[in-house]
Amino acid sequence: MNKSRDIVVVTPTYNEKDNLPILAAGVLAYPGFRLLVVDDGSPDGTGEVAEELARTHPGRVEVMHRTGPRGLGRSYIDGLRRALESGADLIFQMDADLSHGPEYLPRMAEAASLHDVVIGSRYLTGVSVVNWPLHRIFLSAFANRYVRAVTRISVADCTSGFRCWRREALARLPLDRMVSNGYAFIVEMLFEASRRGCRIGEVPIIFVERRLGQSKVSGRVLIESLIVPWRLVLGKRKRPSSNSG
Ligand SMILES: Nc1nc2c(ncn2[C@@H]2O[C@H](COP(=O)(O)OP(=O)(O)OP(=O)(O)O)[C@@H](O)[C@H]2O)c(=O)[nH]1
Ligand SMILES: [Mg+2]
Repeated sequence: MNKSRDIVVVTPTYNEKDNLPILAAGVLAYPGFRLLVVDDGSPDGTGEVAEELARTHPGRVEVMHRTGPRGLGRSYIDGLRRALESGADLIFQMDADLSHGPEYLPRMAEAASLHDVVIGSRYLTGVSVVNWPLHRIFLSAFANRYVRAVTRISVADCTSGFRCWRREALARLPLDRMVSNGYAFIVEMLFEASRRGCRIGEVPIIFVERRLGQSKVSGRVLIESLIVPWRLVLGKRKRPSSNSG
């Protein structure tokens, strides 16, 4: 099915040393899939774990070691650019903490035959999450509704970080002019894709809360997530000075 296509999964990591080898095994089980790890100088040694994976799987695992201010948005910009340069036909965005199951990769890649971007969606059939406490479900559902109401992006799950892009669609996004550094970057990408007329599809996934390692969601990135949708619709393009993500 994917034999003729070069597919790369871009995974940003910060302190995911125990999750990364499990994720890599899941991704590499599918022929034609490569893994690009974008590590932000993780203090727990995730960068070295990624290097070891690259040694064990030459040509299928690549590692970028970022220095300077860390952030999910920044890491994605670097990783997605690298994925485009590498000539990949399909480019995935995927968390390293095993919340996004590798078993959905083939289905999402298949759906990209008909869509420019395919979202691994938690909200197509009710709320499909496992092991989330009630307050997380409410927070996520609220965030999703808030973003949809402000930006008018008409997809069920516009805050999911599990996505598959056709290279032409991704290459059209203004990655050098994005305003967000943290999780809001995920929303901003979809906003830019939507206003460029990209065909957006969704595939249902069951999101599983991380079992190993810690969440990096901070108050600062949550506040950015509240403000960014308004910046997008009001057309303000200046990048904020905030450094963390
Ligand atoms: N490179 C890089 N990766 C990051 C950074 N912050 C988070 N990540 C990665 O982004 C992915 C999502 O981060 P999580 O901490 O799981 O955030 P989340 O999924 O929103 O939160 P939880 O539901 O609590 O897990 C994981 O693979 C993290 O390792 C960062 O500053 N730099
Ligand atoms: Mg997570």
